Amino acid sequence: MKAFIFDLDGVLVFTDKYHYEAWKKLADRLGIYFDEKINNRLRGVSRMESLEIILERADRDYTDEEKQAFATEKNETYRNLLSQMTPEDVTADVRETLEELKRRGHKLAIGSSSKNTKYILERVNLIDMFDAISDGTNITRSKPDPEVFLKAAEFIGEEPKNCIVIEDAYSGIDAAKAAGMTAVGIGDASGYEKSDIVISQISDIMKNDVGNH
Ligand code: B16
Ligand code: MG
Repeated sequence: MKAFIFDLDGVLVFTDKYHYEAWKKLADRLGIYFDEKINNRLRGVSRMESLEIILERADRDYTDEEKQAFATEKNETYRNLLSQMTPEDVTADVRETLEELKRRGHKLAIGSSSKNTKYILERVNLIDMFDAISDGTNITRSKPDPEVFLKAAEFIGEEPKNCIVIEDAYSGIDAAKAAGMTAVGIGDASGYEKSDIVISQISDIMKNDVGNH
């Protein structure tokens, strides 16, 4: 029986729009150009690496202390936006699919780069759906490194080849492939040729019988 490892941001919840808003606020304050296209490069990438991508367009260098302060500032804006989230922010498609997979006996895990994973899952009342959570708090290298998914597999006691990863980020698809797992692309990653399977909504993982891949 296959296990499913879900990315969080951009797959189960649309916190990507809050990441964008929070980074945009910081970039505007610093006078740095930032748009949705640049934002796509931040998907699945850690907070500090995201900041480095934004600072590529800065016209001056910043010290490590300044960068730490920027990351903290962005996270405070982001956490404020997250605090408005409720269980209504999870679509019926996502909730019903997770429930059905559980009913069928599949193990479910989270594989997210975010250090805010548990807070988000609590806010939207999904925390009890998962057998394990692997996130930004238990990794040293972020996607496209496979660490976050390999840890998720270890936490649920499953071999990587029996794990199916659902991802919206190119970096996440690369991480899943590097982990030796099946990579299912949704959202932004549905246009990525390295995705083994492409879906347009979460419930398609049952329709397409992805579990037999
Ligand atoms: P945080 P995922 C990722 O989540 C986001 O896609 C990425 O944009 C963000 O920088 C990263 O989490 C770190 O998030 O600042 O909350 O620790 O897609 O891997 O679920
Ligand atoms: Mg994501």
